[in-house]
Amino acid sequence: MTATVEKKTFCGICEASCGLIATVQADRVLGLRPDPDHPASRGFACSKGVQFHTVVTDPDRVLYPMRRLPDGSFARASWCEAFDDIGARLRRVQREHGNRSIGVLWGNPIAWNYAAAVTVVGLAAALETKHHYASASIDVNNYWAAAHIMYGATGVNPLPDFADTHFALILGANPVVSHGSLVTTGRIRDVLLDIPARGGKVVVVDPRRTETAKLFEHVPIRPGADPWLLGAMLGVMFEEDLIDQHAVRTQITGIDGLRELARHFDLDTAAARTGIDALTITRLARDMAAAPGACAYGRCGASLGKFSTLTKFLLDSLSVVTGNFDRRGGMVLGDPMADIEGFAELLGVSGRGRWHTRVEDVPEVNGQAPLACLAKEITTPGRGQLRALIAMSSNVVTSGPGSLETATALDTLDLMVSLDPYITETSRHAHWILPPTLWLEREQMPAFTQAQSTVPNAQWVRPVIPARGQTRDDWWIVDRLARELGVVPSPVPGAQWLGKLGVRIPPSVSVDLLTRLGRHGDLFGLRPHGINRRKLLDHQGAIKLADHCPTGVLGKKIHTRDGRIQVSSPEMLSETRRLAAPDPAESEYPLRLFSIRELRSHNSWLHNVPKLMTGLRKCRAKMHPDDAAAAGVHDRDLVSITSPWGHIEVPVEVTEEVFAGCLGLTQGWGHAGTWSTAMAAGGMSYNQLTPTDAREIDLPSGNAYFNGIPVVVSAR
Ligand SMILES: Nc1nc2c(c(=O)[nH]1)N[C@H]1C(S)=C(S)[C@@H](COP(=O)(O)OP(=O)(O)OC[C@H]3O[C@@H](n4cnc5c(=O)[nH]c(N)nc54)[C@H](O)[C@@H]3O)O[C@H]1N2
Ligand SMILES: Nc1nc2c(c(=O)[nH]1)N[C@H]1C(S)=C(S)[C@@H](COP(=O)(O)OP(=O)(O)OC[C@H]3O[C@@H](n4cnc5c(=O)[nH]c(N)nc54)[C@H](O)[C@@H]3O)O[C@H]1N2
Ligand code: SF4
Ligand SMILES: [Mo]
Repeated sequence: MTATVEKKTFCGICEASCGLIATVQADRVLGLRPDPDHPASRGFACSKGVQFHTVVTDPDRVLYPMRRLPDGSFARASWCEAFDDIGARLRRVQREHGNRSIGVLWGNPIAWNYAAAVTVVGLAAALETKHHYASASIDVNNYWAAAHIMYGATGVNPLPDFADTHFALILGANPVVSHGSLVTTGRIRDVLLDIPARGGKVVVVDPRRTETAKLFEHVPIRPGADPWLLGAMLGVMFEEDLIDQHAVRTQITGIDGLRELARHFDLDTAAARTGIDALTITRLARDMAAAPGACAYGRCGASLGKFSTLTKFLLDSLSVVTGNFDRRGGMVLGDPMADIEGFAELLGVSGRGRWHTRVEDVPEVNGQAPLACLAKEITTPGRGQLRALIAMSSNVVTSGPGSLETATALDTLDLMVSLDPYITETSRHAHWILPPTLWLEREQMPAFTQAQSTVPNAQWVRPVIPARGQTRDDWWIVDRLARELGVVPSPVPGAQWLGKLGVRIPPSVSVDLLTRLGRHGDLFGLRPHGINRRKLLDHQGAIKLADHCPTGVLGKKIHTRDGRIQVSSPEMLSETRRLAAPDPAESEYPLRLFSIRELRSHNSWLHNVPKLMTGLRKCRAKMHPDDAAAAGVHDRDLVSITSPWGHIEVPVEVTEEVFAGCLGLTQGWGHAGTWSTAMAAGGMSYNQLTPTDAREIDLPSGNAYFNGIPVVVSAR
């Protein structure tokens, strides 16, 4: 029998990026367990991470290039056949319509796939296409827009310093289940529980009494009403002179403009809109201002509403005006092993509003167009119409707004290529599905999450096992497609010219260069203790770079002209005015819909793992008993949910867990394709109910609108 070996790696599923130890025998992973020595995750991993080897061996996994046949089924082909056919089709589109009618789309798993990220962004840049879509526009682009307004760059992501805080406002996040997002704090549940244990306070603002809310003070809120709460809290701070004058003198520009904006948030109106009484709003403002260190953190509940840039602007303003920015126990700035964001800023990849989309005139963010615009960019004729799409690790039909509209539009493309391990409700529309390696099978470094870890650390790992079947690394596939098009997938000036001389710099080399020249890098030997790719690959596990993020770095980390945080914004004032307009949908659609993430799901794609699907795992709505009585529906009934944009039918659970006037709905269900376990689970897509109309999404960022959707429920 072959001996077993242990290899350290990290989990590439969610932003916790937990350290793992794999037990490997020959080409197989026998088991995965948490790495107790990982400086951030410290011996924690969840059921998804430790089951991932079963995804690698999933019998439904796509292991060979697959060509779609006229009847919609797929047949195995060779890589040569795939590249010959795709290349010919791509070149036809290129010849007839130009590079700008070719698009790329990439989804959430790319955050752990640094080489693919660098290559696909490079391909979009090389094609100079505006058809560059990513899951950021159904997730975080409002955060980047707010950062652009306040800190002068889209890539600045202030992190809540939970480990040292005395007051944490958690707005629309459920870290006990999600394990943290836009912040990587290992063992986040324990770190949060330590806050009250040392005399501090955690307040969770959420329409549902979530797994996180149950552990702390829960303040229920009507979905979509968050800017009212935050604006009114700011109003109290100005009214009661709770503004930190030291911060005003040293860090802030435009405090008078912010005071002016806060006047629009009258306390009584805020109470009526949010469902939170004026006394509670006042108390929250006072508690936050009085705490020795306080942070205001929000995630999907805050970033998937209709006014999400304004929400994030107000949220960060609370930390800024109370003197909690760039300070221990407040909001801190990350200390990455490789400053990819800084480099993107330098290259001009980052930015906002430099151009607008063709059909609906929506501003770009970081060179990307919103996914809400995708379907109309495919179906609206004219110069620049999207005709060929290369989609990687994206299940946009389920995860993006307007599921049905997107699915129909994809079928009209001249060419769609999907890089995906499954035939899904999205990839089944592709002419070709190309099989990628999964994270246990490729070299990886946590490109995205290393920049947001509250315990700065570095890790770069070799593949744990060889690639199965004919799978190839995503970056390699994208590079091959770029070769078919005759371009070098890189945003670096001179790359196309070097390419003509036959020089292509692989992502492992370019990211290593950034690492070596960075704050912790070895400077090519000048700093002998510094890090580089080779050293990290040879090291077992992660290396701690510091105990916590540095403070007093504001001047170096933000990019505004005067080096100070801008809190006065005409754009945000205009959003505030728009917010105040009455909601026309109020009477016809009495409930406000919001999304529910589940512990053993990951967005739309871990429903094919049998061990994660045991128990009562299914798509369902959650409704308060009063609302159920008013609608005449009962626990476990199949109900109709109708929004102005669509209609679905799902079972309902009647529970006091949700705030009256709201309707929770699990997201990421309703599968099609050939992933059998996922399909057997049934359900319908949340996003059949959400809008693609550019007037309905967050205006400053083009981010999708998923939470706070007006709906009506009826018995079926
Ligand atoms: N209603 C509603 N909609 C939402 C949300 C919500 O809260 N409510 N949340 C939004 C958020 S925050 C996000 S991030 C998006 C996520 O939406 P997407 O970006 O579409 O991501 P997933 O749904 O996770 O789907 C990932 C796809 O990648 C494939 N995949 C997995 N690993 C790999 C790999 O290594 N290589 C390749 N090539 N493919 C891989 C999977 O099979 C799957 O098809 O959904 C958004 N949609
Ligand atoms: N287990 C698990 N972990 C995940 C994922 C997953 O699918 N499953 N997905 C990953 C991804 S891509 C992301 S982006 C993160 C997300 O990380 P989180 O944002 O922490 O996760 P969510 O569960 O979406 O939490 C959002 C919370 O906002 C609440 N909410 C909804 N609407 C509103 C609103 O209008 N206002 C307020 N105040 N609250 C509202 C919801 O009830 C929910 O509790 O999780 C990541 N981790
Ligand atoms: S918490 Fe996230 S990163 Fe950690 S093991 Fe679970 S899925 Fe993986
Ligand atoms: Mo996300």
